[in-house]
Amino acid sequence: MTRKAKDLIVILGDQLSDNLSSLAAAPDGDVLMAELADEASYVRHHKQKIALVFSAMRHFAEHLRDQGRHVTYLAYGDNPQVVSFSDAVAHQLAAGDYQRIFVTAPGEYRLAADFADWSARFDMPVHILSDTRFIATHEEFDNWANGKKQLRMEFFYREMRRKTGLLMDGANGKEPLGGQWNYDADNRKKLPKDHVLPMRKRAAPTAITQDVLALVAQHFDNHFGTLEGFGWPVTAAEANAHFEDFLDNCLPNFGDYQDAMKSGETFLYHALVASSLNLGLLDALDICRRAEARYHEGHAPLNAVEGFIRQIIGWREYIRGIYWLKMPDYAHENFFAHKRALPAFYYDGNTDMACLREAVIASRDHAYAHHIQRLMITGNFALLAGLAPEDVNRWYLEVYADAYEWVQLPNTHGMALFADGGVVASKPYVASGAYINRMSDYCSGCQYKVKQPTGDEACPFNYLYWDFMTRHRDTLGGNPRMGMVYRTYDKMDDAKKSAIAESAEKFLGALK
Ligand code: DLZ
Ligand code: SF4
Repeated sequence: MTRKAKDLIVILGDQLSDNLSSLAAAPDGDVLMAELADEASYVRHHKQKIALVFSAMRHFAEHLRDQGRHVTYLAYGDNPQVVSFSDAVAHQLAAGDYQRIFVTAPGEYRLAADFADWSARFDMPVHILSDTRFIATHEEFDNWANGKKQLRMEFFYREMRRKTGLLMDGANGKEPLGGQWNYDADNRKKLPKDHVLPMRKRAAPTAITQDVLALVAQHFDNHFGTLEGFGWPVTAAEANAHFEDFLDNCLPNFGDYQDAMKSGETFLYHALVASSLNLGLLDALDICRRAEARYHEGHAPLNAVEGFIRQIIGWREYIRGIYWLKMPDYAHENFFAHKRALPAFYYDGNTDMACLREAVIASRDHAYAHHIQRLMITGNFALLAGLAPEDVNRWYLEVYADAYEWVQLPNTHGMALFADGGVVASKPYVASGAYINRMSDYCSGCQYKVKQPTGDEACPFNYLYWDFMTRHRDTLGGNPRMGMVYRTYDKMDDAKKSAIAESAEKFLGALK
């Protein structure tokens, strides 16, 4: 009697969801998961990021076995010749009798390109299924983008509100709740001086996590970051418990203080859901519905709930759409032709600029920094100082536990660096020290003087801001949103203009 050939389901490290399309398509299929040298080192990921992915993968494999699935799990180092997904599949096909391969479409272009010839390579049908964990399909995004001069998040976000019905009102559910689509203007408060922040839930390492932490310490010691503070959720149950804690203790203040920064405080009122969402431990629509319920129960204000939901069904979905619409060329864009190498302090935090030091140290200790630290501190500096987008991209992809190229690249290239020339943003997101001083307490503990425009003691953001504007007048001068900026510059006297140029030249010349 011949044994019936089976289906093989390949599950990637960021596909750890019960409702995965590949699992649904092959209910009796065997599962293959693999800790791979290629994935762990195609950039030098933060140690906590590797630990998080490996631990969450191991827990998910156990979970699938508990449900009766047959799972082959290749642990890191067990099969040194298996370094890529293709190697892992070849290894598994040699070990069993398989008829078809199922895989949910990978999140990254480089893997999609690699998987595209699997059918020919392995000589069997390969079903690459859409990733249904996202709210918008690629087709929906492409239809929305088609023929539009500008692809602004705000308008896509409104489509997603209509599609999901989240925070909708009116006779046909067609109007935004509260009469406004976006309450961002209410979400820019500085933290009051003596404000007491809630303690955040951090996961105690499970036995599986402890094994993985030891493995990462042994094999990835030369990667950025510490392992000591590891507290990321590694299972869906943990991620949901952490999210419930956020809803109870943080959501009501999340909106007001969304853009605030405070020395020594990494998490503030942020949801900390990105690492779990991007692994598949949380479901995007589910967490939005749970946040929405808190508004209807009178537990959280609209500006907080709308701000949260916008990040998930607006920004996250929009960014993914841009990635797949624009790749592969998007990765190489460099609108300003910036080429300065990343200064060493992005890795060692060794700088007198307190704001940058805080952001790098948070990144080192937690593989996390919140969106304003990423956009307006490390990103702002990278753009003003003319750092090479390729280096900056690699850094963001390496250092954050939640970073995968599909989400990191358009955020860095589009939002932080304007390297795409205005696909994502209508103007560069840059600011002088005044903005950082308004939103944080960093400047009072900094060696530089935030109110001083030029000279050795002046906050570097001040003169770098104006120097950036003058260097790029030919490309930015025609942008109507920049008119005010150039009018202000033109009113400065010549002595001030030369002091800006001199301070910037001296600072950038010494940057290593
Ligand atoms: C990020 C990552 C890492 C560090 N390691 C693995 C791994 O060993 N095995 C695996 O299946 N996936 C890993 N991942 C996640 C993949 O790189 C991820 O699936 C792609 O980045 C696609 O978004
Ligand atoms: Fe940052 Fe300038 Fe403030 Fe120092 S003074 S913390 S460099 S913004």
